[in-house]
Formats: sequence, C-alpha cells, structure tokens
Amino acid sequence: MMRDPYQLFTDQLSKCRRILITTHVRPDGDALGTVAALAMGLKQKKIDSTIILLSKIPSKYSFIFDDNALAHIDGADGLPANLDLDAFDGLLVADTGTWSQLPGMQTVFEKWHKPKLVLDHHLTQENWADLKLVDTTAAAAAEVAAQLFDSWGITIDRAIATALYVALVSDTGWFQFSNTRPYTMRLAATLMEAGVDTDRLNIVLNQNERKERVFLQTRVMQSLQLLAGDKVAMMTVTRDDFTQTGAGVPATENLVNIPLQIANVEASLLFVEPPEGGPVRISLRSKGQLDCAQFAQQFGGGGHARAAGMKLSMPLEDAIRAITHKLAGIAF
Ligand SMILES: [Mn+2]
Repeated sequence: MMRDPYQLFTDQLSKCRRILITTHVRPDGDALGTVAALAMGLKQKKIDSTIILLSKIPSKYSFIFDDNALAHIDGADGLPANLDLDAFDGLLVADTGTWSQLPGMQTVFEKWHKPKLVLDHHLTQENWADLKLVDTTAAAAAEVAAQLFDSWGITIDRAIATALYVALVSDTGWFQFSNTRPYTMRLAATLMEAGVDTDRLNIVLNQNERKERVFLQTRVMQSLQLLAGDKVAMMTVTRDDFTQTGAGVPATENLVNIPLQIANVEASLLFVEPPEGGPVRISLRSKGQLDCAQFAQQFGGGGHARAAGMKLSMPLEDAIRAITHKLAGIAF
C-alpha cells in the first residue's frame, strides 16, 4: 500500500531539529507566504528553521516577516560564506523543484548528505530531492502547506493564516485565475475564520504602490499599439521612461497585463529597455490560443502557456521588429 505522502513528509521533517528553508529566486507572494507559514508551523513542532532568500523581498511583502519577527538570511548575492551547513538537518524548498530557480544552491547542496525536501505545486520538477510533496492541482504551494499542517495537527493561527492568505491571493489573482478550485475557497474561508484581516491585506497589497510606478504606467500606456487586426497589443518602456519617472525595472511588473482588458486583444507584449543597458526584456501574455512558452522558445526564452518572457541582445527597435515579424506569421 502506498503510504500517505503527507505522512512521509511529516515523518522526515520530524527527524529534523533545525532546518534550512528556501524558495525560488524573485519570490512572489506564494513563495514568501508559504516559507513564512512553514517556519511558523514547524516551530509548533519544536523544529527550528532558518529562512534563506535568494532575492530581496519586495517591500509590499516585508510585513509577512516583520510582523512575525521572522529573520532571514540574504542570499541575493550568493550564499553567505559563513553559512554553517552542519547546523542543519535538512533543506526544505517551497514553490519550486528546479535548480535553475535556485541560483547558487546547486553547487552547495547537490552533494549535501542531508535530506532535501520539496513542497510544491509546479509541473516542472527535477529528481534531486530526497522527498517531494507536489500537488499540481493545488493553486498555490500554500495549499500544500495547509494540507500538511492539517494532517500533522499544526494549528493555523492568525499569523500563519495571514501568510497563507497572502500566498493564495498572489497565485490565484485574488481568486480570479483558472487554478482557483473549491478547496482554495474553503481554505480561504478557514483562514478568514482564523482572523485574517482581508481588508488590510487588500490595502497593503493592492493599494500600496509607489507614485513612480503609477507615473511610469501612465507613460507606458501612451505607447499602446494594436497589431494583427487588433488581436495583439504592444507597449514599450524606454530608458527615457525610467529616467523621467524615477521608476526602476521592478515597477514594470504586471504592466503587460493591462492591454488584455481590451475585448479583442488575445496577446500582449511588453518591451523593456533596461536603464542600466543589457538585453531588451520582453514579456508576453495570452488569453487566447497563442502558446506564450512555445513562442518565447523561438527566441531562447520560456515560461507557461499564458505567460512567458524572453531577452534579446539588440536595440529596442530591432527587438520590436524581430518579435512583431514573427507574430505576423501567426493566424489569430
Ligand atoms: Mn506558487
């Protein structure tokens, strides 16, 4: 008989006294919320944890750590040289199962002799973990963590519930995306009953932008063009846009989604000319037939069917020409 994967995971974690927890580079709300919830949940089981993050925490998410006095090691510039691996009994990776999402980790941990555990909901997985708890039907890694807590008898208190709620709304677009399932809504209800202040979270996460970002958005929207019989939208962010608004590249996040509001638009492109130079970054989103990942692969990029990215080392105008030329050959 197959053993319950949650029980196997619990058994393995129970053998640890101190565990290192991490998540993917450029962590989103699911990554950060799940990592924080895991650290707090394990504490109830007298398991100490140390969180290491491979990028700076986006400021809107820092409250998850600050409110709960959760410290973390900054691994944005590589793992700290003084990190004492002997102090840990295992590595717990949340919201990814691939080394490419964990820069700097593979060389150190590939041959590490202690257990490596992955808790995730992504389809793409590698085989280096000693134990995996992966549910690809879960809308967020947080759903897997919540089920682990449930089966292990870890109480979802207000702090844990808040971290899990941040994770859920991040990966489901506030319960709008197609990954939202009945369990997601039931879990959200449980989290609200545990005391999550959903109104405050809405303000902190959705109404907390720096003014530079909104001014950048205003400029970028002026660049909107429709191609391919209004089926493809295109916007550009130029070096000048960054200089004039004082915004940085992170402020371009999600701008690519705006043109998808237009009924006829099936795909949206955002070209970003980085202020510090380097390749032009192109984001592609689809709400129709276009497979973004397949398209991006032609240019050495990648992603998912509805969201992908690529980088082109050429001037902005040439990058626009190359991409729109390829898109012109697609029948929408
Ligand atoms: Mn996730």
